[in-house]
Amino acid sequence: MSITQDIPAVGGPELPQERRLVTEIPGPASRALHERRTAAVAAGVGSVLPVYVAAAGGGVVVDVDGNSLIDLASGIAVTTVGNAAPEVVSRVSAQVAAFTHTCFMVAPYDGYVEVCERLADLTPGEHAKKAALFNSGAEAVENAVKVARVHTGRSAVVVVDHAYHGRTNLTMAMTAKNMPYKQGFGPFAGEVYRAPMSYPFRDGLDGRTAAARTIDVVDKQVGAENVACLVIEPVLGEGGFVVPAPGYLAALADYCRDHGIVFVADEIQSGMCRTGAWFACEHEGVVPDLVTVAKGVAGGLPLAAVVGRAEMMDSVHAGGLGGTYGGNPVACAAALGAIATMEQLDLNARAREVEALLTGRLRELAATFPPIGEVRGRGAMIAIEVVEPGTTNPDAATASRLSAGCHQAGVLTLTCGTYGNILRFLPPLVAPDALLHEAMDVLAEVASTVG
Ligand code: PLZ
Repeated sequence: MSITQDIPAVGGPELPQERRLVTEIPGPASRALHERRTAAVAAGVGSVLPVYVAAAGGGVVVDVDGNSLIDLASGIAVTTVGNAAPEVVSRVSAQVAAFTHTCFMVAPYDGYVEVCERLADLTPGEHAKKAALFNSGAEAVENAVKVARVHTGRSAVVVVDHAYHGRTNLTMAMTAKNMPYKQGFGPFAGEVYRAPMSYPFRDGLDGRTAAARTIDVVDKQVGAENVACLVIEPVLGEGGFVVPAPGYLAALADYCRDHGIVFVADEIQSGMCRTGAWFACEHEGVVPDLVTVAKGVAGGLPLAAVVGRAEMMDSVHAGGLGGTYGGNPVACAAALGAIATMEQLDLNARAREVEALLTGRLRELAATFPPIGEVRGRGAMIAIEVVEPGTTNPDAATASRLSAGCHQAGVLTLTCGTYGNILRFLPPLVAPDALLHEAMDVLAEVASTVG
């Protein structure tokens, strides 16, 4: 019997929710595809684990060799509702059959309007809000800066250490880490200033003190009156799943309000149920002026948004915001399906359950595996920071050995952090507990061979 008979053509939650290895990782079919890819795809485009995907759903990814891997990546925090989620599939199918594109700037349609309405409801704050839709997270960040600059008549953009905001020219300047995101790609956009970030594991500062340190840099090196916006991830994503000390974000938001600076929460990774709330700012009681949304919002289709105070969003002249594909009707249908799924399955509650499960298991592991310096995160955005035992010195080699060991055993994990020493866990929120426990069993087993 050929293995290919076991390879499903359809994904979604009906896929067997199991870890099943039938070949080495990657298997022969993936290796063959990888050879073709190497000849055809630019070398600058990487892949964490070159198993080529046949189908995915729930908490698993099935590859072209028939291996079923436990998904702790969600395509980098995108498939929050799971791959091929039924409500996404049905709405996308209906939309594709009706029409695929007219361009909202040419002839509009209701899906775009409804996505903007829903995002205005779901983002923090009771004030009047409006939204504009784009294709990628980076594009949303760029447009938030455009809105803030027009609204304030100022040009400076403040970002923090370890920030990640994208790979376009402006967002590269806003992103902190050089390799691989910036190396050789300059010159970068001007008027971007970097201030220190609250990083409790490394700086030991309470929120108020950490905020005072950030604000001091803005005051002394930029001048509040020159700042259009402060852009910050409420929980750092690529920068290491850093949760700032309590009160840090609120103190920055107060400072922004007092000085007419637009406070932009980049919730591209942390938003849409990922942390156990619609937006991570809610955990700190912070109401941003503008919120950038992407990733999880559309169940895997490319859609992004800037949502915020109506008077700020409306400060841009007619025609000043847009793009050919922004708010494409198929992506909007996917977003409405994803949001409906989040509500129907109460995925905020589920993210909190995942937090309890993962942090419980990881703290147990940390007790016997000294390289774990800290277990942290919110909801289903959980990480371990891997260090030389008893210090805060980053140990990227051990983190990547742990991650590689998980891959070999059929668990798809990702690393992150400025020092590459953080292992992060961001499963789809529809992954069953049994799979998450099995993934943690695998990690513990790998740790026992790595330590
Ligand atoms: N802001 C907070 O997390 C994307 C990038 C992976 P795009 N993060 C994953 C990589 O190596 O390219 C991200 C984010 C935050 C902005 C972005 C950018 O979103 O949709 O990738 O442009």
